Parts: sequence; structure tokens; C-alpha cells
Amino acid sequence: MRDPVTAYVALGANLGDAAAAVKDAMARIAQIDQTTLARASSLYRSAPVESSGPDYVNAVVEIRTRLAAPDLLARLQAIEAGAGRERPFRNAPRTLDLDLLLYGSGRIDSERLQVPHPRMQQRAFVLVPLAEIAPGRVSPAQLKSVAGQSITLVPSDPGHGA
Ligand code: PH2
Ligand code: MG
Ligand code: MG
Repeated sequence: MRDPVTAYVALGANLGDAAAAVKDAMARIAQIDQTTLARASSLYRSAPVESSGPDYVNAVVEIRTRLAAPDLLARLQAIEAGAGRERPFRNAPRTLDLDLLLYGSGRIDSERLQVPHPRMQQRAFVLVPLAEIAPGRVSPAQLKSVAGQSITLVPSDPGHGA
């Protein structure tokens, strides 16, 4: 059996109850076979970047997985599909988006999967939650370069242990 790999997954949603969709997706990621959820960031609200519709709810999780990257991607896409994800056009508003950001120190450049995620360095909605749970993975200079993009913490819901 392969050694576990530390990987990071970005979560995003801006249709329906986006916060509930992101939290539910975290629980579903924790249930992926051969995979454990190590850390989950806070939920953040961010304006759509090269996209449209309501504000997004975004977060990042750290997982440990023995799955190969393409198998992990298939599990993530199944969770997206289960949340009613449709893809009418590029960057369309969505009920749930799960993007594999980092897979160990691996570099993957296939038609279906690019890791590290090719646009993560330009996006505060990825770098800010990633820096919260994995500060060593994001430099101050990287954070500074996206400081102009609006992103705020979603207030946590004390009644439900969030
Ligand atoms: N995802 C995109 C495009 N634009 N903007 C925000 N704020 N959050 C996202 O998750 C997001 C986006 C493509 O996946
Ligand atoms: Mg995305
Ligand atoms: Mg995606």
C-alpha cells in the first residue's frame, strides 16, 4: 500500500445554501476511502473572481490520503455531482466546486488534472484559507499579492458547534 500523502482541497459554492454545501462537503471528504480529514479552515465569503452570481463561500481542507491523485479527483467529482453541480459554461455559478490544490510535493500536468492548481497563486479565496491551516505553504509575499481581493470570515454559528 502506498504511503499517505498530504493534500489540500479548495471548496467553493455560490448557489443555494453555500455555507451548508461547503460544510456538508467537508464531512463527505472525511468519508472518502483511504483518506482522513486533517484540518479544515474557517469559512470565508468572497466576491466572484472571473465568475458571476452571489458571493462565494470558500474554504480549504488538508487531508491525508493513500489514493492516487486521479482516484482522489474522481471521489471529489462524485461529491460535486452529489451536490447537484452543473457545468453550463466555464466559471458558472455553482452549488459546489472541489479543486485539488496540492498533492504532496507532486506536479501533475494531465488533461484532466493540473497540480499545483494553476491559478491558486492569483486567488485570495484559496490562499487566505490555505494560509490559515498551512501557513508554511503560503508566503507573506503571496498573500500580499492578492490583498486587493475582498474576502471576509463567515461568522461561525455557535449554536451548532461550527
Ligand atoms: N471559483 C472559480 C471562479 N471564481 N470566485 C470566488 N470568489 N470563489 C471561487 O471559488 C471561485 C471564483 C472557479 O472555480
Ligand atoms: Mg475552482
Ligand atoms: Mg473545479
